[in-house]
Amino acid sequence: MRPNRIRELFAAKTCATMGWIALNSTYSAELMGHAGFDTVVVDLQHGPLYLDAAVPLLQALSSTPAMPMARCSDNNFFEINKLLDAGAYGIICPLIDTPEDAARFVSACRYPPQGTRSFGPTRGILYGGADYAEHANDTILALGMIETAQGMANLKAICETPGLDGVFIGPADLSFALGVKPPPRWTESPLTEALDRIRDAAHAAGKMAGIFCGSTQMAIDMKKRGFDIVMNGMDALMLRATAEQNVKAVRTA
Ligand code: 3PY
Ligand code: MG
Repeated sequence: MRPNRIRELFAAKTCATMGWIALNSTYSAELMGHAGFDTVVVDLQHGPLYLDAAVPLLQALSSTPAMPMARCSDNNFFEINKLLDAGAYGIICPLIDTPEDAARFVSACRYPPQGTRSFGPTRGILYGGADYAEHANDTILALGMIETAQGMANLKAICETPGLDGVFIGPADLSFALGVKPPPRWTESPLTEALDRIRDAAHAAGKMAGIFCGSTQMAIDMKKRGFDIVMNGMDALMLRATAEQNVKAVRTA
């Protein structure tokens, strides 16, 4: 089975770069996939993408060097199974509040006896290889999002969930959970301390710590602070920011 790039990088103690797709365009997915990110995530939770749109985006990504991943819209067995079958090599699940949530999520990602995923990897087998059934459980990545007060309260138990590969921080929701409003002010209390706590809890359990970064500066800081995966390129945000810069440059010339 094709190796999982993010697992390889974690084993090599190297920070992985992650791109993020909100735009429903297979061409922009290809552009993202060829940009050099180690992995690119198709996001079904926020933005305009639904399951039907995710499949061609995963196909586009699988023609590039970037490993295709998806964020499911919810901890939903059916949707997680569909995304994995469509060739996602890893799933990020939002709003993991309890170790039970984490265990349910892991179960949807793993074939028996480790989990309850049902067999039918229609595209997964094309991307992963003919021995998919044999190695999928050890290859597919399952990352649970820590972004709520309950998730913080259950942090250690969530990180210790068997089969969970790591946690991924949603700093905007986490800001609300900590009583401050987004955009995430990661250099200020209480967010700074929470990010450190989550990273340390993941590492204490031998798991990955990833984080969604709204700016390149944040991503650089998070890499320096020992995060294993930094999301530092969302297609819609980059398009808008560059378009705005271009307009401003000419208007103010
Ligand atoms: C958050 O910041 O809460 C996220 O989920 C990022 O998409
Ligand atoms: Mg969130």
